[in-house]
Amino acid sequence: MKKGFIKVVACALAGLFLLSGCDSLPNGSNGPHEVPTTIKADFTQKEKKGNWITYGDCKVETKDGTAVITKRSASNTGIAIPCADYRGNTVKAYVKASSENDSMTLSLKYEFYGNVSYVNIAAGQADEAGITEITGTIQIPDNAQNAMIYLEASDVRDITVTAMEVSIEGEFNNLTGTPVESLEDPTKTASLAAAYADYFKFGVASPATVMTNKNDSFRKLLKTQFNSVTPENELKPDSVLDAALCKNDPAKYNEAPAVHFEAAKPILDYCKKNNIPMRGHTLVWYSQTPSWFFYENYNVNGQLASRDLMLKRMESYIDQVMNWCEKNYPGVIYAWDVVNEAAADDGGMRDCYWKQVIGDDYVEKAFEFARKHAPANVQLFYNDYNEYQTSKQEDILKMLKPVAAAGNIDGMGMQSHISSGLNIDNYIAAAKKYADELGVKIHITELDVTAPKSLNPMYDQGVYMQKFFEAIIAADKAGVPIECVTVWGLTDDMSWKSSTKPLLFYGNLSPKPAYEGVMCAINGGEVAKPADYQEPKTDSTPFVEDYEDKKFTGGPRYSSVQKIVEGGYESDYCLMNSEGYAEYDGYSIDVTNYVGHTIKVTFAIKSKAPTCKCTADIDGTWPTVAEVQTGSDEWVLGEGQYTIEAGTPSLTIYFESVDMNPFYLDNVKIEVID
Ligand code: 9MR
Repeated sequence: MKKGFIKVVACALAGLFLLSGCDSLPNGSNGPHEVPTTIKADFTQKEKKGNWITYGDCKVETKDGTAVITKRSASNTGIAIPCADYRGNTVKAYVKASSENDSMTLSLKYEFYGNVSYVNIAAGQADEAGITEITGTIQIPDNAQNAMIYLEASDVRDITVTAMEVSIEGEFNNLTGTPVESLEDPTKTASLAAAYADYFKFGVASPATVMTNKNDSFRKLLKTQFNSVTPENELKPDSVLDAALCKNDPAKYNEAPAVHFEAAKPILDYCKKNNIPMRGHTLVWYSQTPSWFFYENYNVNGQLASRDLMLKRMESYIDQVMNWCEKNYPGVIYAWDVVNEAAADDGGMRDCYWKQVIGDDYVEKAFEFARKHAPANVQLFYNDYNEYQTSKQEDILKMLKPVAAAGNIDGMGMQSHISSGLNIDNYIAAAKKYADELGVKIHITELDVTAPKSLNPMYDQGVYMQKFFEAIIAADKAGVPIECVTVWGLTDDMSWKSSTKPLLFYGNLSPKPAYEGVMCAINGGEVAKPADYQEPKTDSTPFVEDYEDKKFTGGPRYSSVQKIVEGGYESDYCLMNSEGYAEYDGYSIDVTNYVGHTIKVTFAIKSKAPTCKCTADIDGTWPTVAEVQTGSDEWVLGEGQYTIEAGTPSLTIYFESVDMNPFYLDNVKIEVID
């Protein structure tokens, strides 16, 4: 009886929701229901029945309780576990698989009113026996529809999956009966592009689903706010290279790879029709470029192509892509990211297929071909992240100086995936240096700003945005040729880093304080404090955690996981930091209340990683507060000091290990000493 009643109410609600303009029934509109807290793929069963599905264009056969994935047409094809009922929860994903791919990744895919988002959860490499085990956690947004977690790999070699599961971390937040949030009218919000018309284009990255979506609200937001568009994935080599044609007739396509533009057409059509110029992204990149492209006969089981052959393929690809776009969409693409992310994170040039097959001059060659074939008025850009960091900037400048000397580059794309700890003066100095030393224009190409872990994260992010844009405007006025600022996504929920809420609009399309900050930078005024604004703590009481009460107040940096475990330093319990996507996914503590003071940090730590560190999260420099030699898996004591400059809006420090080994932390004390 009771169950039936709940169902009727829920259907009525769903009906109302439909009347209010929703296209599709939101997840769980048939009322809350019980949900298992673990979904385990059962490979003795067929698709769906066994809780798994084939993801993308590939073949999956089950054999002896495993899933054997063959004929993978792209690196993102494999197996997925649908977990739509887990929206609004932190989930843990696990896979055990074997394959000859260089690495494999667990990723999350979800939709929101027809727009698709992808988020990488964790990656792993095979052990000596060829087995890869990957575990990672991820927060699935409350409004995520049709969420699924899938396994992908760095290339298209076969994969055998022996185990895969997704489970709820902590208490289950049951949103199965809750409709997703309805959308706000995006046309009421004043236009960023119009406000900044005297300075630079205001662009946005968008997936083509915005254009193909039955719901036009996202298009309305785009058209109201922005006057430059970057396709988020659709013009990348793995979308453009035609795997089927190349592989079926490798002789025919040997030097001139087959290309197609099915993925990009909706977005090109939209930009042409609406007169919105596009940044083409991207021609030559180590990532999202299938490995078969670099092999003789497009066959990964054979030999790598020769330098000569690869240069021919590179030239042909660049020529075909630029000129197909120009012929079919004349004048739409005004700039191309010719080469993306060629500098390594740890210095020098990134090791990748392009470099291995062609050599260090592949960047020069790409720009030479691009200049030779570029339609008139199309500007050629290099694009990279962490581009404002001094050492990486030096590497990039060294790489690009010959390109600039040959007259083959017009602009530097500063991706600008930043956080509100980034020193704005350093950032502007980096922009000026690129412009001065290379004689090029600047595009800020992928701006997103991780919200701080503070008491008022959205407000603080807004205040930072205001300062950031004030500095850009001032630089522009002072002659730094900043001609376009593009944000990397329309809304927080559509961001590749959705859990860090890095963009200007909420998932429901309403403007955030971050948007307000951008507007205040040009119009004057200040970001309004929210009604629930909390005064930042200014007390300098020491921060002490010994985990004996099994509690901790810090949190994960990116996707790491913290747990209280037994076996502390001369005590019962300690904190374990594990998983995550990278070694710097550590344990983060907000120390904003100590701004203006010198702090002393003491702690006990143990790990199999050779070194562990305590680091301040001032983006762009990440100064070390304390460093200890671990590796023996015995407890080691660490100590360090750090002065937090007055005026710093917020600051976290974090503990990390130099490799992916877990670390154990105990007796953390942070105290003001000056
Ligand atoms: O936002 C893009 C995301 O949807 C893709 O899954 C991801 C795959 O690498 O690429 C993202 O965009 C990247 C951009 O093309 C280059 N700079 C870094 C961006 C964020 O990863």
